[in-house]
Amino acid sequence: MNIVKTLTLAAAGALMLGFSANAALAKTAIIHVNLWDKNMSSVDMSKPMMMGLGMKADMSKAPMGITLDKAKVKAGRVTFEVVNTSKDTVHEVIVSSIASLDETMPYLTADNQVDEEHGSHLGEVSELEPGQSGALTVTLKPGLYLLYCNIPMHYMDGMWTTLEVTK
Ligand SMILES: [Cu+2]
Repeated sequence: MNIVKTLTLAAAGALMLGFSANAALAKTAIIHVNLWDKNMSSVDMSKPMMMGLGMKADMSKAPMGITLDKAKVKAGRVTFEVVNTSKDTVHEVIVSSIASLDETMPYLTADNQVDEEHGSHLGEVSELEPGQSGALTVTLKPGLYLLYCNIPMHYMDGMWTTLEVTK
């Protein structure tokens, strides 16, 4: 169901139940998420670049990444509006809470993927084709969050960023 329909139904439901429409249409902070890559034909996909969270890599060398239009947002409902701006590569974004910027994510070396089952997985926009967009709404508490792409190798090639949620 698309978000407009969802909001309309939520508002109608709230009115029938006697709540104010304001409560139903609780404010959502919008964060624009750009999933990007540079010339993928020059990227060696045979071995990971070891550019994950907490690895202190030079992120300016990352051949792909996730860029947010804001690094901080207030706690509450947050909608990530995600666009895959790659010309040729599928990307996705997963939202996880993390304890610190030095944290090392659980990793499945054989699969070259973050172990989603053992992290705190709050939601995702999975597998967007090049040029495709999607959205995810979550309610976030104050703290640190990691946004990453879990297409094999992409996380270790630098496809992640962090978000701070304030009180
Ligand atoms: Cu990716």
